[in-house]
Amino acid sequence: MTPTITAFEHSPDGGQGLARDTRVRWAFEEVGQPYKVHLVSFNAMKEPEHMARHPFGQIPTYEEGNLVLFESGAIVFHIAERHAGLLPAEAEARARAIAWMFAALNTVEPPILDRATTWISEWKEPWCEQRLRLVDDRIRDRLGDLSTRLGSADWLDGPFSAGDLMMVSVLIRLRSSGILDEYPNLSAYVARGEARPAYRRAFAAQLAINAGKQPA
Ligand code: GTB
Repeated sequence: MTPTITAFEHSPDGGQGLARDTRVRWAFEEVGQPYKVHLVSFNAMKEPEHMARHPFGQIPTYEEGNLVLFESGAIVFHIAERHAGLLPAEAEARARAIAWMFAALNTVEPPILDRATTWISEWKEPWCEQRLRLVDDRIRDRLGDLSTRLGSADWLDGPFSAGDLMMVSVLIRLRSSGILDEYPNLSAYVARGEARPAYRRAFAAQLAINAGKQPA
């Protein structure tokens, strides 16, 4: 059965690939699993039909038969468990790749999200600039350590894995901030991720939906 995911009918980023369906699409593309997309409007996301799929009324979701999943991390993990190509077969290497998925979502993404929230929701506040400086320093703390760990390697732990897919997806959100440029090996890491044919297909698919629409 072909799984169906949900994505924004009209992504606020106008198709820059920043919404979280892109990471799910990327996972599907890496493992060669076709998928369908059900587009939802902001209003529809809060209707009972979608709230039944996603308790917080968000995208992405995943449906396959009776299985309904939410949370991009859980969805990518499910895809990686079901198909070869995103998690090593050897148990310890697999556990480490999963640890990197969690690190991306739990340790690196939160300050990056804080930055986005500050920009989007708090820009009118008199303390906004001060808060941005604090948040940016928290991001730099994480990136500094991540940069040291990555060193000159291509990927975080051996071959490309779901851990890299998630970490690159999280770091991509920093593109417009300029902060990533302070860490040349991380910039190159993100560029390597974006250059993967599977990422390019995922990006193109979400862009095709949003092309020509005004950013929200
Ligand atoms: N932890 C959840 C996950 O990983 O799946 C978070 C899901 C989430 O935040 N979904 C967002 C959403 O549905 C879309 S991706 N928001 C609507 C709502 O909460 O009502 C976040 C996102 C949105 C837009 C941009 N952008 O335009 O740049 C970037 C990222």
